[in-house]
Amino acid sequence: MQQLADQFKELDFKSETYKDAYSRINAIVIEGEQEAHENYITLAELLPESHDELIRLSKMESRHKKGFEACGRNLEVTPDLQFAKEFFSGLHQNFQTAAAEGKVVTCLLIQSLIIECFAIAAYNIYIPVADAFARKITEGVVKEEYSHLNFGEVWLKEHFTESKAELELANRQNLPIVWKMLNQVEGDAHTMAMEKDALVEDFMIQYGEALSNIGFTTRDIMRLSAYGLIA
Ligand code: Y39
Ligand code: FE
Ligand code: FE
Ligand code: FE
Repeated sequence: MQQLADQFKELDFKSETYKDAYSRINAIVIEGEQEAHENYITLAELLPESHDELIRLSKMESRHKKGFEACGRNLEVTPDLQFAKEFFSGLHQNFQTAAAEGKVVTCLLIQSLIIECFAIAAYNIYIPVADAFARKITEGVVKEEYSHLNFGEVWLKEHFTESKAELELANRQNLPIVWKMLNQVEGDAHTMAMEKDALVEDFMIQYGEALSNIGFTTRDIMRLSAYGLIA
């Protein structure tokens, strides 16, 4: 009943309540796109054979960032970038450490699987409840996020046997961080009419599909997904 009521409640995009929540969610998306831009440049250095394609993805990420900055300006919201930096610090640190050790499989799992699935879930849930300006931008962005996820899937599928152990460890280290991140923004997402249950469901569908495309069995996927619940 509450969900039905929320669904039909008019969102006031100009209210202080909405704008306050937007200052954090918009910042998370802007910071996420910036870090994704940097992560694909790092991946381009780690994977010389895919260098040009990864630079192309990194440029898409900076366009996404510009689009979401425009969404914030459109609602006259100042993004809380300090909050967003802290929000991403766990995944950011783990990506940096893996990159420094040349662990390309871990880097791909963090950016191209986990972060891209998180983005796809969030953008899919946001589109129907976004203001008209942000909806148009987000629709364009989410299409490209699928191509980023696809890059990771294809590379990891081609290197599945030798990557499997590293993927399992990286999943165990990073999936619980995603649940903590979701819990942190549950309230703000709710204010923007995005329900945590829907975010979790969409994320698990995208992530499970990705793991399946790479070569994991259903049994493996159940086991890998269960690590999220420990958070
Ligand atoms: O690859 C990408 O473009 C991903 C970096 C962008 C991250 C988006 C993170 C969205 C989380 C929003 C949480 C809202 C509930
Ligand atoms: Fe993006
Ligand atoms: Fe950094
Ligand atoms: Fe992306």
